[in-house]
Amino acid sequence: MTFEKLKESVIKGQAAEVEKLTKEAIAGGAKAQDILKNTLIPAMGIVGEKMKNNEFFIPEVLIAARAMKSAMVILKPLLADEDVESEGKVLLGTVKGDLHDIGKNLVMMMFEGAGFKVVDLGIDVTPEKFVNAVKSENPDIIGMSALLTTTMPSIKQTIDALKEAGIRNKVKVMVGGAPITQDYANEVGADGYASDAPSAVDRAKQLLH
Ligand code: B1M
Repeated sequence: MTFEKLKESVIKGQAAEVEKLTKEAIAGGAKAQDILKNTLIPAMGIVGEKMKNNEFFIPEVLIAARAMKSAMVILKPLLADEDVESEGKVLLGTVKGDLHDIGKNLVMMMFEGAGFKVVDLGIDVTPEKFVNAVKSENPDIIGMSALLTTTMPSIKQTIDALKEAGIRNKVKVMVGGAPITQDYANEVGADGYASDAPSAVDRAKQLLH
């Protein structure tokens, strides 16, 4: 019952209620990974579907993601103790010269909501920074976001830098952002493209499984 209510509260973006119900579930003996798998992930899945169907728009998605985060703050330390296997590790960043991060942050929240571990490199991420982070973090996927036609070439530069460092084959490369298309992704040799945040999660799962 608490699980069903919790799921509904995440979808409705009721952060305070989510926090309260999460604490109650833990106090009642629920495992953090069960709360994550049976409520938060399906709830964010429904939010993603609603966004794809134009039933939810960016504000609703951000509010739901914020509600999910209020549960994640409680669950994260417990999940570390329970040693939960994540769906995969994703490094995300907005490319060099580009300061737009609203879309990238939405993508990040959807990945977290789907059970991925996410390392956020922030904005204006140089090819060198991506390369160093791949070496130190050993992710399954790197995701690059670009919102300006003038910063799109940074995607190719980053892929070239990964090749030069000899680590291109160690990670899947995903790209997105308003000016990016599947054709562009093919042209620069990315492994995956997605037009929105929920589709980015679907594509990542396809790439890893
Ligand atoms: Co800027 N800006 N901006 N801006 N800005 C655009 C992008 C622009 C289209 C506006 C316009 O002219 N109509 C235009 C780009 C034109 C072009 O290159 N084709 C533009 C410009 C020109 C500029 C400046 C150059 C303006 C200036 O200073 N003269 C400047 C550049 C600064 C810089 O980056 N170096 C600039 C600055 C800014 C602000 C700082 C003011 C602000 C950014 C604030 C922030 O992000 N923290 C801003 C904003 C807000 C916009 C608009 C209005 C909105 C962008 C946004 O957040 N969209 C935008 C116009 C517009 O799009 N209507 C515009 C909402 C967001 C959820 O969508 O980011 O597309 P989006 O993300 C989607 C998908 O693309 C996808 O999923 C997301 C969610 O579904 N996605 C991925 C994104 N990344 C992905 C990665 C993936 C997969 C999917 O895999 C890894």
